[in-house]
Amino acid sequence: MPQTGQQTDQQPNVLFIISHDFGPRIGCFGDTQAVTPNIDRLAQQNSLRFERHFAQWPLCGPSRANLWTGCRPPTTQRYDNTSFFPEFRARMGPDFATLPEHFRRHGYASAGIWHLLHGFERDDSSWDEPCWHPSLPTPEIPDFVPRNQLDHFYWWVSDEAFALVKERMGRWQAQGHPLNEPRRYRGPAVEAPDVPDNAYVEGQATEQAINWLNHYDGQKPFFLGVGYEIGHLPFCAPKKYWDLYNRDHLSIPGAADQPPGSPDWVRGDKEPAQYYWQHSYDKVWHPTFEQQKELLHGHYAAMSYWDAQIGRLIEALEQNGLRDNTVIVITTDHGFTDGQHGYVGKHNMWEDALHVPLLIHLPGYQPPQPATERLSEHVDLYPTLCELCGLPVPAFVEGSSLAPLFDDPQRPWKEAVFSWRRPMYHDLNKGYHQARGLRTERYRLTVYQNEPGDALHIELFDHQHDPLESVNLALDPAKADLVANLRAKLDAGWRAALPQKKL
Ligand SMILES: [Ca+2]
Repeated sequence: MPQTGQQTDQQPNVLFIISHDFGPRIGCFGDTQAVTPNIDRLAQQNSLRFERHFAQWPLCGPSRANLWTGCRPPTTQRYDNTSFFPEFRARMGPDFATLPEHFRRHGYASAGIWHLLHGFERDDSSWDEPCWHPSLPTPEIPDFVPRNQLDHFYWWVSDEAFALVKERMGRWQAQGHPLNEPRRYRGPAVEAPDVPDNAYVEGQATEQAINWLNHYDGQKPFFLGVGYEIGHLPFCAPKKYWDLYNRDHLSIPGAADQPPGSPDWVRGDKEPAQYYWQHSYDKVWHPTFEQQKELLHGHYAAMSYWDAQIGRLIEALEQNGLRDNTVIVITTDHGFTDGQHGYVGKHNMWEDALHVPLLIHLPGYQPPQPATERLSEHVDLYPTLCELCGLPVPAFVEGSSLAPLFDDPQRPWKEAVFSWRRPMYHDLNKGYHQARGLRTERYRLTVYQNEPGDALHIELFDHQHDPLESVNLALDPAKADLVANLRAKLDAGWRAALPQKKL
């Protein structure tokens, strides 16, 4: 275990902060456009940044299943956002526990606030009290939204947004349709009202977490999970966070189109379409350059809004005298493609959909260097937090504790991390059954395969020379040996790529 420098008899608390759909668009992760002072400050204080941290699946529900169970997709078998935890518990038996539940079983107080497992998903065994969810409708939601669809409309707070909802809803009804497809009459893709943080559910979640910390009695160490929806479309944030950026000066990162030679189906659905136009996922839609810029601006505004919430949580730790004995984890469920490859969304297997930030703050920790470039992945968080807090790691966990990297961020580590994807029900063009991917420190290999397992298409990118993934080396016959070597690693799987023993 890393030396925290402030060992006490009490096990450390854990503040686990997660949001949606953000890659590492954060200053301390090297993003020169981002305004993220609170995360950047924490990164300079007893923290280690994981610069090559990846999700197992570029979608909310499956990725969160990996994170909270420590199990990989072939084990969780969660491929979409439908119900998961009751079925998984029944399959795994009584020894299974989610990460917060495992802490509960080992003497921790466990509390969950807002968007942790997925959306309004409940898993009451994980927490001492049921996870806090906002009560709907919020006062800002007008009464014309159908009651059974409120969870599609709480994102917006402005009159303008609800006027658009009403207009779209009226048009949909006038065409003879029943009001049973909320994706057809959603509000705008972005919103920038001049309101305080707590006008949104996200700020209210922060307030709830602060209240919890203010009333914490200190009898047990705690595991407090605070999950935000910030980062997920639509990009709604108070105006002051939009004003931190000049849209004209923002540059869209990455290659402008999909890799030459790849079929169109390597891109999944067009996620923002349902907010820009009154069709759902059933027509081809490509963002214009102006829409890409608007969405990128919105995503940065959302990131700064999230950063401000993190600042409020850290301040509450300090005011309650908890800062010196609390491990703080900051991460997201998966990444997002913000215009790279001419695509906006997460439904693909490219680097930006899978690359996520991970920052771990350990009280008193003196990092040999501020960041590690070694590979890590979401299933590693479960065993990492167990080791950092002195808990045993359950046998079902399929990740590796990252604790040794705190002592030596450059030590030999995993050869590869792994990811998967299956097309969503709303992908217009379902060209494959499953994609399996592998990322080494240098390469990303993805094999798109049919149901029997035959390869339909392969992508290979060399991140040392092509970080934008603009040239698919798998199409180059001269790279056949390299492709074969990496496919063999992919087929050998994660057990063959575990961290090397230190010499
Ligand atoms: Ca998500």
